[in-house]
Amino acid sequence: MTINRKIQTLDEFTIQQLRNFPNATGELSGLLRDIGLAAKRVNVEVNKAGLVDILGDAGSMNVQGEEVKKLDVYANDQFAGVLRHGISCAGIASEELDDILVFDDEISNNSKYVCLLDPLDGSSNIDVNVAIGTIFSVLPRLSPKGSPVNTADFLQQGIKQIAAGYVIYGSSTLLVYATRRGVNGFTLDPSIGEFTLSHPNMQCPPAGKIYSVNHGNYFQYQTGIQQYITACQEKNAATGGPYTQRYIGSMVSDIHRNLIKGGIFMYPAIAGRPEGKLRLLYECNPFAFILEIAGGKATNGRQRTLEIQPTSVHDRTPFFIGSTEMMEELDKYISAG
Ligand code: AHM
Repeated sequence: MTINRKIQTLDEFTIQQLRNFPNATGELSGLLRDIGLAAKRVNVEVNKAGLVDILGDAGSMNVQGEEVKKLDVYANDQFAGVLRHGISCAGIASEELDDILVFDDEISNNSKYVCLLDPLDGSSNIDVNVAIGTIFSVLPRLSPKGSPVNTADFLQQGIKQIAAGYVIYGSSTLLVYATRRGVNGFTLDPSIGEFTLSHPNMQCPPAGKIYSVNHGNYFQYQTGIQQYITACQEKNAATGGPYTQRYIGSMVSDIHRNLIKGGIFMYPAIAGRPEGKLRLLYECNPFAFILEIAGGKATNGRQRTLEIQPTSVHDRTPFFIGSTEMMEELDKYISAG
């Protein structure tokens, strides 16, 4: 068997990045390694979801009032477990938990970071074998070291993120993470059980031809957004329209595709839900950070997502994200609508 010396694992990559910063403590590398480990464990269960009795409702509702699937619970436990036992994370906020989870022990009280997670996003797709994902965000602690973290450590604007990323459990399993230095993607190589660098320095094309939105909600959207959607469907020499509509209903997959191919993803306000469906801290901020680092844009239709001040860990927000030129076009319709 020949060994491919060119492959670079997630651990090798993060350690190499660390070497560029002589004063770095390695805590972020450790945290990313922990997330990679939990993702591998979740991946194993996702892959056999159709085979074992882990599939199905856990019979409870999460704090958002949504049905919790067993795999959501499993994923939450895995991420919480590895982060609690690592040295880098002082506590987590998770879409699956009512309150923040503070790791109140001597090591964690001195850890630099807190982590915000959607352990298994798009879980309604599990039953039908559609790609689902994990989304994570890393913030620096605000409270002094030596003490347990508190809610204020988690209620920071997205611009404060140190890193953010996602894992797709799809036709292959991919972990993508961003720091201010760039966005890089790692595909899980099942033969060695390691995430290996497959998508270095990811860039979102400035223009694209894909728009992703739930058309079933069309009549609930504000006029400007309806008009933008109509424009996406029209022949337009300037924009290259008509665009192609693609909507999986699993934002990790939808935004990942648009990041690679160029496109726009929208989850606007709908009737009875002026803040939309998606969670600011677990879903929107991490993707906004990743896309901005990759050259794209993300807003709530009025304001840059990364500048929204959260008021609670479970805040929701309308969300528009994608290629810069498409986002600028959308802005014009929203302003005029
Ligand atoms: P979930 O938290 O129940 O998994 O829902 C989040 C998902 C996103 O991944 C996706 O973009 C969105 O819900 C789809 O919602 P809808 O079915 O309303 O279009």
